[in-house]
Amino acid sequence: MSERKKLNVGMVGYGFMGRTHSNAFGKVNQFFDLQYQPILKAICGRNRQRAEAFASNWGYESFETDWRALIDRKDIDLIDIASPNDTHAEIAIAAAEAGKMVMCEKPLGRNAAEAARMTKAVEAAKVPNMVWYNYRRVPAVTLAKQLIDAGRLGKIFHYRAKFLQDWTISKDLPQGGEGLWRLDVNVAGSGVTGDLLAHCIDTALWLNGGIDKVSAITETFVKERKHNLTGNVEPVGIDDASLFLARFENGSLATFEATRYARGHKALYTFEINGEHASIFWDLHDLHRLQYFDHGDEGIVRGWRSLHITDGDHPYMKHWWVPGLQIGYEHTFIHQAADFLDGLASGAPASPTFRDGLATDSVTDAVLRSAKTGRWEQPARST
Ligand code: SOE
Repeated sequence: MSERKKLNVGMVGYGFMGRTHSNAFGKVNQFFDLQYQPILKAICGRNRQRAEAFASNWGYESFETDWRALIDRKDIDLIDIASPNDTHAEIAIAAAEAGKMVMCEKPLGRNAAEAARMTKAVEAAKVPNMVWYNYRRVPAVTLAKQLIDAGRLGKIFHYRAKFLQDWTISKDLPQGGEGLWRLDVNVAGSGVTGDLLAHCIDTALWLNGGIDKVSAITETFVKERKHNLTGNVEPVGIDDASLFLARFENGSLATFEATRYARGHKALYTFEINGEHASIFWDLHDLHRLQYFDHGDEGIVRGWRSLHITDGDHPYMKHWWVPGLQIGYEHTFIHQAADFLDGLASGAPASPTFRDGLATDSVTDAVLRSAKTGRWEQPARST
């Protein structure tokens, strides 16, 4: 193939997400035939030793300890934000204003107001942008989208999603600081609503269209925790559990649930969609399978089929091994990087863009509002 165009990546954040994104950029050209080639140019994190060690482990050419210096660099084309939520807006806006492409880990902002400012900045600067909602790119989930778009389910009646974890049950777990910033409302913006429900909402908006209104309840089971940064016991501002009913614009009815208090569940993201002709069910713990029921099947053999999504004609799978062999979590990020780079080449931007991320944040805002007011709330329409 002709020589690839180099795309110099400056990554902010060397935690869990810094690793998933770096892995994706590092592998994408080996498996996808793309016009662009991401170059791991610089990693940025506040701790010099860790930034240096991360650079050497993941193959970055250099490192920075201040994201402003990273954005100032002329040799960086794309800023990828994989740092905690309270840093997203400031970095993304500065990067866009400097004319850099911007990718951002989910959720886009701590709330829709932040996400709106970020969206405005990338759109004003006309720079390519994307939010890392990786679960769209599980091949089974992408197949669900294809089945729905092909009309196989017919009219959709129900959407049912949940994301269950159990890692914050202990009241001795502190809040704040590295690894535990998700419990600190000032950093995270919200609890499971922005962290876990946001995934469910992003997938749902993609598969089933816009949400008209929501009615929610949330709970904070542990009301005070020691704060790692101050050393004091402080009120907990995040939601530990968040449940809501929704009506979609297409008339379908939905339930959503996310919690970090479902003992025994580590990352159980599931959704089920019931349509007039067929239903589908997907489960992150069994991510290479899509459960599919088609009422059009002959009666005597009609039943739920467990589709093994490993064939070459399944989404993304021809890029991997041979039929029957599975891929996993990290591949969803590689798929997302591939689609982003493909969008650059074709000029048709891959989703979810910042505008799509804003739509999700508008729903999470409505959920949190409804939990406070006790009323049905409508997500703000983004303009
Ligand atoms: C929280 O534990 C978390 O890591 C989320 O922040 C991720 O977005 C989710 O994919 C897995 O769980």
